Amino acid sequence: VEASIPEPQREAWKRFQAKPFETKDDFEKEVVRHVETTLARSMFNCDETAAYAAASLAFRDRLITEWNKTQQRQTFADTKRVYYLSLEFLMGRALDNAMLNVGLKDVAKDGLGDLGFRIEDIIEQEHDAALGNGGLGRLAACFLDSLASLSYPAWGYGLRYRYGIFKQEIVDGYQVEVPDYWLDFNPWEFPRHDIAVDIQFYGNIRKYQDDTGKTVVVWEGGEIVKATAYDVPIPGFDTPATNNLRLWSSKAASGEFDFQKFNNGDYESSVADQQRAETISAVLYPNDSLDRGKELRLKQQYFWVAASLYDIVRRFKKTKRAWGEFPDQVAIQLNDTHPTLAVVELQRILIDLEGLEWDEAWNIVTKTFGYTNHTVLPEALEKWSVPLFQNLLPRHLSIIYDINQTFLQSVERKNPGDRDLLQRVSIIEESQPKMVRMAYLAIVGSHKVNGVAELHSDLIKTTIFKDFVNIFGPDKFTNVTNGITPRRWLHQANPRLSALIASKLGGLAFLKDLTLLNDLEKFADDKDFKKDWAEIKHANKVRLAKHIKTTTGVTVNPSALFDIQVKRIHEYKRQQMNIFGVIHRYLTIKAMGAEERKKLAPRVSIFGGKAAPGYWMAKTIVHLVNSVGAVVNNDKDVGDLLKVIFLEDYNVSKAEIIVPASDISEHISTAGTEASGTSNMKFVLNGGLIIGTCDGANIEITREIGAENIFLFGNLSEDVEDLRHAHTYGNRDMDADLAKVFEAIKGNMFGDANSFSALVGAVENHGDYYLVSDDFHSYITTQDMVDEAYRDQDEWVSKTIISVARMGFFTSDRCINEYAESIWNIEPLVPETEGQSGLER
Ligand code: GPU
Repeated sequence: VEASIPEPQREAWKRFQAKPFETKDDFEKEVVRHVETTLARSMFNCDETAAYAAASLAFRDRLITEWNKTQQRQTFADTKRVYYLSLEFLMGRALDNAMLNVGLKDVAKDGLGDLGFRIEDIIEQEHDAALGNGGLGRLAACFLDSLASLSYPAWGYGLRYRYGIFKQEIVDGYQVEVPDYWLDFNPWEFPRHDIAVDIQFYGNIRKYQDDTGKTVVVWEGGEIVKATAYDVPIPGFDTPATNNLRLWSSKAASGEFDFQKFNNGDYESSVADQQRAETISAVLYPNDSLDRGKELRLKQQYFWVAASLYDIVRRFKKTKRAWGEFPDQVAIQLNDTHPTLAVVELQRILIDLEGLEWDEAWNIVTKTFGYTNHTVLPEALEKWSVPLFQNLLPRHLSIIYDINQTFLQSVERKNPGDRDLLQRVSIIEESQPKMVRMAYLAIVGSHKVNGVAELHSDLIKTTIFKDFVNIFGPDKFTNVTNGITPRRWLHQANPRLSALIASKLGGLAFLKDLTLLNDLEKFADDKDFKKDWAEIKHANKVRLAKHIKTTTGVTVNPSALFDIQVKRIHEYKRQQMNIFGVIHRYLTIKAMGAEERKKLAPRVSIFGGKAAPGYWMAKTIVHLVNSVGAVVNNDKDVGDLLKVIFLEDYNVSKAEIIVPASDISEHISTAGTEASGTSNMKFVLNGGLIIGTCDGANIEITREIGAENIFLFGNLSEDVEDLRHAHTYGNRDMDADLAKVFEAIKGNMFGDANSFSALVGAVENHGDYYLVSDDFHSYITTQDMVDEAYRDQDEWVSKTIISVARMGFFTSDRCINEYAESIWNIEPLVPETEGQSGLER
């Protein structure tokens, strides 16, 4: 339907075009207007929630005005766009970010002050948008920020979950999951009821020959679910460019059928249909780096992918170009294998609906897609059972078989007679039942495959995807080391540090060119600067100490060394090794005399992170940390020397408080298991040092900041296999210190030992897959070196300044530029007024 206003009437539109506020007065006017109209309240009943709502609506109006202009500019320029498909977007809060990115936080602060509110209290009202599990989802959010800030024409596509990642409560030391219903008030989304797509599931395929003798395939029957778009504006920093995150929500396709049932007295089943449809976008699966293979998850994937592709194809068709030009207009990035069905769906659209020949269609498909892998852990690699697939998506399964056949034929041609190879690389695993290997499908369907840190990208080439490197050649496989947005993770989370840096570098330009931080290095020995630097770290620790006090009741000394490990709880991330190390420290303190104790550096060991609800070992780790805390924190003998804290419900907004407050943070995965890690980058950028293994991006962080500024320990990834082999087939002596830790646990020092026997047993009796015993000695001696280094505060502060100065590489802006150049082949579309907010201030 043509909805464009005819030329003669456009004058009026131009005259009354919405104008975003710029001044304090105009901001206040907008807030009052929203309170008094949109919210139907007044100054006599405006609490902080209402003030938050009104301030957000004022900024939202501003963002959407720029959003409109950005979309018009892109359509007019007719440029290529990138579409980032991700099942997770871990956005956190939007208001603070919006205020900073458009450069109006000071205006808002004064305006809210005039109206009777403190801006910090207002920001605190917002519920996190927690549509993700961990690093993968947060990476997608950082990428959206960078894409907008660099003015790339880009959209995110995801699911609008009614429930994000669960809230974690700790009850008697155990994790309890509480649903996160975050949508009761969300001013950041725009429902687009006019943008709706019918999505088909189940049914049958029928083949017939048309008049010309060509075989036509139709997918018939089954059920239809409606996808409705919800748009979230993504503002860039220091640019009017405002991109779109489109999230799909599911509803029953039509009310009519239900209505009939209702009239027939079959009310229950009419409601059941409705609910079944809505279930698709109801909840985020809470597993991190684990494939569960549940039908509803596959339904989510297809629902989201089909709606997104319909939308992308519709936009392309409006340009009236030939299909061959599709890859010149569209790049689609697959964030892990979750959206891999998009490969099959685009092929289906082109051959079944648009009538292209197979080869022509497939050529378009492979030029369009890029695939990012985020793990080598076998349990995380997605596989779907063929029978399940056959039932839910019969047409897609038949296309997958065709893709596989064509692929295997080409492999066979180049490697005649190598049956083993064909079996190894087949997209269909010949197991019972047969399984579709999604990573293989993603590789075959894309023109580029990338890992997320150098070591990881090397590992995928030499292990899980080795055969594919031989088949496609090494150029198809590349690396884009992860990064983080310095806007949220420095400027927003640590405003005082950002301001101090700006005062030395002559403005905030470093937030858009992070390599400018280099110039900080000359202040690494500047006495006054170091004093300010240290004072800010202390203030951030005081703030975290307050948070710890109010949430756990435990008093911690802000002058103690803060040692932090916050991330999803996972055996491969080895929080168990950390807590064993804490127990070792506790036993050491207990065995010391009073004089010896005086020489010790006080330490606060802080843990945080969610365990997947079905991951029993991870839950046991949470329980052990809390149980150790309960003993240690109440031991008068120990006092300030050691405190053990578990911070409940770790999420993005809590990370903004936690990250700036660390002295040392732990990134201690078994070498070769953590693809990259991104919190390692956040902590260093905020003036904390790290203790870590030679894994993921730790290696590149070391290269950038210098080996003298990081505490590395443990075995290397190339030795892991042999060590595991030795555990299974050799005799080994348990590390003596670790044995004492196990004795303490078994002696019920932290409550009933039976509760923790699986954790101890995994190391002692079950092969110690994650090499805790191999790395423990190196870990605790390196922790002693941390203590030693921390005693020399002067030197420590210099190290942190130098490290920050050398972190420029890890901005997600660098990642996005690399993807744009080597994978997407897109250019920024820079608005005329970009960079006019005066970053040199
Ligand atoms: N990652 Br697979 C997740 O957060 N969830 C997943 O399901 C998978 C990977 C993480 C990696 O573990 C982490 O090392 C990496 O930094 C991050 O993705 C972003 O690439």
